[in-house]
Amino acid sequence: MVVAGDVFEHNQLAPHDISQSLEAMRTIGVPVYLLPGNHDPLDAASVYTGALFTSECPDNVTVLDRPGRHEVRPGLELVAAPWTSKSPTCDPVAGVLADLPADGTARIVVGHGGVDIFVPDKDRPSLIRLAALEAAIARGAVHYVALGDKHSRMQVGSTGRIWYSGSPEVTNYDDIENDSGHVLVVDLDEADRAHPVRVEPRRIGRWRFLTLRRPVDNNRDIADLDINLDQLPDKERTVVRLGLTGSLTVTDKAALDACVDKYSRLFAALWVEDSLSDIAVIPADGEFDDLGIGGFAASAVEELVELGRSDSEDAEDARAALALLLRLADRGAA
Ligand SMILES: [Mn+2]
Repeated sequence: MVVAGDVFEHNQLAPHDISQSLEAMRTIGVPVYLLPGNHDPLDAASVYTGALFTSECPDNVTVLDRPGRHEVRPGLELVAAPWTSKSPTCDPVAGVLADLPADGTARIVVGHGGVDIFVPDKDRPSLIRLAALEAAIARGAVHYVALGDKHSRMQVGSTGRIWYSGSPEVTNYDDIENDSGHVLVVDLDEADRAHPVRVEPRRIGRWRFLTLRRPVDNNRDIADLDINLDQLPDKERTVVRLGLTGSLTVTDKAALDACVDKYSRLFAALWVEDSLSDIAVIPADGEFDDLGIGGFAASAVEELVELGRSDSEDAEDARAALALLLRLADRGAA
């Protein structure tokens, strides 16, 4: 198992984080190779050289703590490009590619950082130059490149041999990172001298961050939203941000509020995101006719309806008062 950098969020960790991480790696029983990235660089304060880490590091865990070739076994090498500070002054990967022979050894480069083709600022010194990686692959010296840093899972270039696995757990909304929460299972054919690879994602993340955008103009839309939310699995590990737009009667808005209230308790978190939402509440004709009230109370309701439909600065308060009235009359609950 290769972790291509940022194993840890930073170098200053609580002792139980270090011990529990090492224990988790020890118990999986396969060789684990850890690359220092920009969050956990091999600087003077490195977690990897601390007394606790070095004394508890199990036999199956190897820190790729020097740039260049690390033999896994005869015929198979990792080529590491560890970060030694938070701001490298040159492409950390290019240096380790320079002298690699095309000698039939299956070779996996383990690197960390942004690749130049994805960023407008090509002068950033820490950028990994794709052309150098592709040249090493083309001359048969490198057969796979495991990259870390991006939280999205993605292939880089067109060789099929350069990938970001993305973060193993989901860390943000689905419109910000793509296909996070995976590992890549890379099957490298050691028998074939060209060492072809097959790359397969496997989902291991347990969390989801969703953005649901829905029109809400009537009680059907609210019922649909309710069904959509009801059908989402693993609610206790799902965060939902709702973007709702439309115009609703006071009755329907009260039903929507009840729906949102119910699911905000069932999900890890769920709320109507103001910046994505625009809901107008407009009292409808006859909406308050069957409340079973008359006289002074009925004319107060009429007054509130008029006010709720107006552009007055009190309109929103009037609509809230009507919604409360419906809720007290037990008409607005979903
Ligand atoms: Mn990083």
